[in-house]
Amino acid sequence: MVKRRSFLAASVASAGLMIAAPFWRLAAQNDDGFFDLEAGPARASLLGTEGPPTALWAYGGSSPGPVIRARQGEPVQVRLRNNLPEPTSTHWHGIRIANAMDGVPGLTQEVVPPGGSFDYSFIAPDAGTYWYHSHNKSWEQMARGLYGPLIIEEHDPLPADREMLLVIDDWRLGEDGQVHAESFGSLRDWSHGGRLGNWLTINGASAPQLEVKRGERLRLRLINCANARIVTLKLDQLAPLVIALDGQPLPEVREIGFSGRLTLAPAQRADLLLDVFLEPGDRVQILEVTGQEGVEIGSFLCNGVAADGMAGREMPRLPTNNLPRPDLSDPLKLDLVMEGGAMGAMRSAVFDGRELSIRELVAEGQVWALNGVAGMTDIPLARIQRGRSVVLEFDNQTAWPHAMHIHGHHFRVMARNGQPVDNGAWRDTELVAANEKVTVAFVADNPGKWLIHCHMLEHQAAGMKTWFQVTRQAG
Ligand SMILES: [Cu+2]
Repeated sequence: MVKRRSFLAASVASAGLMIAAPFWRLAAQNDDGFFDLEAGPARASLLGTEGPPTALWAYGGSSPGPVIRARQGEPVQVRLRNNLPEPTSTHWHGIRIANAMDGVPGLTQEVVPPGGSFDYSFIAPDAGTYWYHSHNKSWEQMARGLYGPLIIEEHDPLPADREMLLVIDDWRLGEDGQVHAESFGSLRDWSHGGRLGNWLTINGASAPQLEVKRGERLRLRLINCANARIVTLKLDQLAPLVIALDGQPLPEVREIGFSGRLTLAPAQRADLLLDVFLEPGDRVQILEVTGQEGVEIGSFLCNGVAADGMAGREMPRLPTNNLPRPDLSDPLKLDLVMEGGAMGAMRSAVFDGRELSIRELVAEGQVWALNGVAGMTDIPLARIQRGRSVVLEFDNQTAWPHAMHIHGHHFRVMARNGQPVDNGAWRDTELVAANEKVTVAFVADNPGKWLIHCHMLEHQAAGMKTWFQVTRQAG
């Protein structure tokens, strides 16, 4: 394994090398209007100049995969072609999508076999920063690189000089610089914090130097694509404003301040507005500060002055998407008790219809449960009439944080440990700390079968998932 020390040394060594972020490729579009998205083996220079290329699984030959961009409300058509040695599927994370296009094998579609293809065709109702990723054996397929950005453009673009994508991943590489395959399925990872890596990248590059100009106004789109790492960034000396979370604009822009930190759990996104007031020649680190010591994962280098840049002008406001507000007067109340994992108190749970002891569960690779059930069931957690408002409490009785994701819907966080916190943000993935209760609310307005699961992918695989069904009758 690459040790943390060598990771640090490599980061420092590469900091002066002017490693540019890879050029962003837009997905190629066929004559029939479909974006072509091939999932298959690829190679990438994750280690930069520090080591050999790394063999990956990737969309369109690179990780992150090509950018898919579409206009809000217009059709998105993508032809997934599977050139992998195993079945796959693609999920469009955060899109309030038609159920048949959600990409969940066994729930919304069959897996796409090697050599097979699947046509995804959907309307993206909300503008914002989204992403696509494998949803079959995602704990392995995503760790090997199968994800990419999905950008839905506002009808009127936000006034900014440039847009910059920062797609963050946390790879676990062996001493040979290759994806550490021996630890796939490690029960230790599955029962603890998930597969944490030892090599952080931005846009598939090690410590990239992102070039900016004084006077520019930048829109940054950040996506945490890691399997399990909660990333906390310190954007030193930059003072960006948070304008959207999980794709959805905030009602009020939020300062993170000059020493402020921004936490992104796995699958979460943030849109930031950054006015560059650096002097030419200034270099500012992007630090990941979850550990005791900050680690530089990239930097901004000011390499000139923008003529007529927008920095300092009046702050623009993103138009809000049209999400239905939950009616809290008589909602359907659902509780989701989260149990299991290392240092947990779970003694047994139902798996495949049978009550199993913790020892038997471990033998099945199932160590987490929701409401006493590990993994999927034939019967949903709830059948909900379309249009019904739902108040759902995540009750985390484990010793670990979990990034809980609801498919097909965005929700408001109403309370933490019973204390009201609604700040107007809409999320599709929310971090629930150890022993915390988080209450969320949403309108179940999207018919179909939808997953709720932890986006620490090892937790999902080891039992922390369930589903609900929204029936077609109006509520
Ligand atoms: Cu989890």
